[in-house]
Amino acid sequence: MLTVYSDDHHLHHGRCELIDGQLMPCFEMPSRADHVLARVQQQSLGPVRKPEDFGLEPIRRVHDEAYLDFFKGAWDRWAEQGRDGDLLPFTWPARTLRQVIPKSLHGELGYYSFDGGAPITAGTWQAAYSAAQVALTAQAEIQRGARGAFALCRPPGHHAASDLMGGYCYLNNAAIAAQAFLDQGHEKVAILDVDYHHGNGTQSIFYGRSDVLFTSIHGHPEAEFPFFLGYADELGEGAGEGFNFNYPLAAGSAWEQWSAALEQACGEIERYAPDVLVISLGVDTFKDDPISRFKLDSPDYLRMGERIARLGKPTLFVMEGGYAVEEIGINAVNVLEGFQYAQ
Ligand code: Q9C
Ligand code: ZN
Repeated sequence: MLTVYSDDHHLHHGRCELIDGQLMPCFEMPSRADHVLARVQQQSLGPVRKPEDFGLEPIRRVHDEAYLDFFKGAWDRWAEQGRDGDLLPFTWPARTLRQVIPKSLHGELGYYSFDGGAPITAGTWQAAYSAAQVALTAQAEIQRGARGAFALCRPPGHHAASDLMGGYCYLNNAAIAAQAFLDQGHEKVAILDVDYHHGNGTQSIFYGRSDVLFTSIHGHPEAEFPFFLGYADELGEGAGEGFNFNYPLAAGSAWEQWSAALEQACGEIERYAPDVLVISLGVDTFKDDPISRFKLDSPDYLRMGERIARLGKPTLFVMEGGYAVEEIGINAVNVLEGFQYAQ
């Protein structure tokens, strides 16, 4: 299986995040992708290629134009103010406040984000842009007839909505790739999001549409980030009604509970009968993940890949979360190997 990877991810290295009332070094760090790449090479998964540049157009198909302009220019405005620390938002247009776009940098940043977990640094735009190109290049490989391809994206994308960054995410790599499949002639794309956190961005982008089925297995939002989306009663709206399925699980869930939810998601995907499948591949479901509370073990990821393979669809894997840095390579590549070697 082809892996697409860009060194540009190193350009994004946030300094710290606020978690449990403490400033901690960012969990979403460059060594994550380095470990996954090392494991891909160690296991001889297949060739590793740099991304092609498909430009901004396929990104614009998913993201709001003004949001992209803001994100692209935000660091230079910050630097003009003489700042060199990370740019982080601190005020959001929550209930009782107006959805207006202020003129100041911090006002706009609050408008275009939903949490304080996505720092903008000098290289964040370039890293996120390249990650989107990584996803599009792996998508093109599937389009050319490959059975599977791996987009080793960093920063991740599934929390990013059309005009919102947050949860370590800026551009929604999986959604951009899914939209590219549709724009290149496919009629139905299914997304299966296996990251520990609900893919609120991806869900919101396709919520009113029937050409993309969104399914997600995640920590229950009553107790877990992103808290305000990902409940089981969110089934889509308008033309999208019946094309969104969430499987929130309790803290402590292990393979037994997790795989039961996977069976249900696979049932919906089979009923939908998509042309292609996109996996938002987060491995923060791992038992030793420092910010998550599921109990999957490394061999479980092989089973996960095997079950996905049994869906029998051309499958694009897009890297999302996973913060147990030492094991992230083993776990992510186990999914790919389980898929690759399944009958
Ligand atoms: N510091 C992904 O796995 N946690 N994102 C709190 C504020 C956010 C996880 C953020 C967790 C986001 C792609
Ligand atoms: Zn996650």
